[in-house]
Amino acid sequence: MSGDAPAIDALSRIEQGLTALGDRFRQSFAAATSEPALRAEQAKLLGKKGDLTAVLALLRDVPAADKPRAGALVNAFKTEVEKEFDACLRALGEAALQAELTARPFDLTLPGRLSLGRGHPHPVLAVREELLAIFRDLGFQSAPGPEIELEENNFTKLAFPPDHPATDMQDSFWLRPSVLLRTHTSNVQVREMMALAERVKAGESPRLAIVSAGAVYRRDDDLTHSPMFHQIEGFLVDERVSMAELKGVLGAFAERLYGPGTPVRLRPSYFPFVEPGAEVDVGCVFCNPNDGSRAACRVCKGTGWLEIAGCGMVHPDVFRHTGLDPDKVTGFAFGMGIERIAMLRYGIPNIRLLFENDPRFLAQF
Ligand code: 2U9
Repeated sequence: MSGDAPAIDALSRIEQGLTALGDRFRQSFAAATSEPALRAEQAKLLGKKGDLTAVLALLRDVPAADKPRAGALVNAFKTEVEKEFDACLRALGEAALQAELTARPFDLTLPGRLSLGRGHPHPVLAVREELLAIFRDLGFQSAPGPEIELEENNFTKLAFPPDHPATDMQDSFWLRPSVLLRTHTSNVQVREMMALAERVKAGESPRLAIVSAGAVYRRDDDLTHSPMFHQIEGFLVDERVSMAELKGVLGAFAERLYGPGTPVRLRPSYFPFVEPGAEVDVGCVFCNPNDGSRAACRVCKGTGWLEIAGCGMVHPDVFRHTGLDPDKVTGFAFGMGIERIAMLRYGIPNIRLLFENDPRFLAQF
């Protein structure tokens, strides 16, 4: 026995080294306040020039018999470091989330900095409401209906001949065979007539006065036509209705829309679902026959008349197709494009302006 202190064997030194490292890394991991700081601490411990490498250097001096035990200690240590690292990383993540959730970076109740000013209805919507209100006052009830419609309700029952150009693939938006985007709001009247036919069978009298307004779709695109536009249609069914009542309703409508004394004239025209059919003109509201402004009027082109609608007496075939007896019931119908009314009123030269939603345009109404 020499006088030296008993040499501590390499295995024990490794054990002591790992214990000391263990205490230190637990503290430094816990003290890291961000993910990069935590990773830096991990590198200090496990990196090539890290603290663990110094301890591992002692492995060389461990006798063969103790090597498995030394290896197991080192592996257990590494597993411990990994577990601790993951736990600290998770804790940092949760703390960051908590901080984000509890922080109040801005006051949601403060008024915005960008002043948008006060909004108002779109001109198409404003005109639609105005037209609906006039017809409601005249005794028409407003009825809703679908924009996706069967060919049957959009064309067939309205007495369109099967080869009518409007039914062409190129002229309408077909979703699949026999289903399309409605090309007019007349599908609503078709549905209302079929419902009426049921009520008539149950003993009610055949009487109906409705208006329908909404979007319709056609493959049209130029200055005055858009693939989507809005129509309003009126429709009245009763016993012994004549064109006199039709003209009376249109006259009352024109006076409400354009002022007392506004004249209305009907010009013969053709629509498959009415007979006879006519175009509806109102006296031009932009010029005057007495002050010389008429000849130069760009809106009516000097004619003194503005075309605003189409109309007619419901075709007997339409009554037949919807289950009503054309010998017992009669009716009139009319339709107009809402954009056309708005464009005439505000002098809008291009229908597309109504759908581009440019605030500089819309702010003018
Ligand atoms: C049924 C029977 C008849 C509605 C009518 C018109 C004439 C008409 C156009 C005006 C401009 C469409 O928006 S526009 O392109 N409409 O000219 N509409 S008669 O007649 C009907 C409706 C439904 C069952």
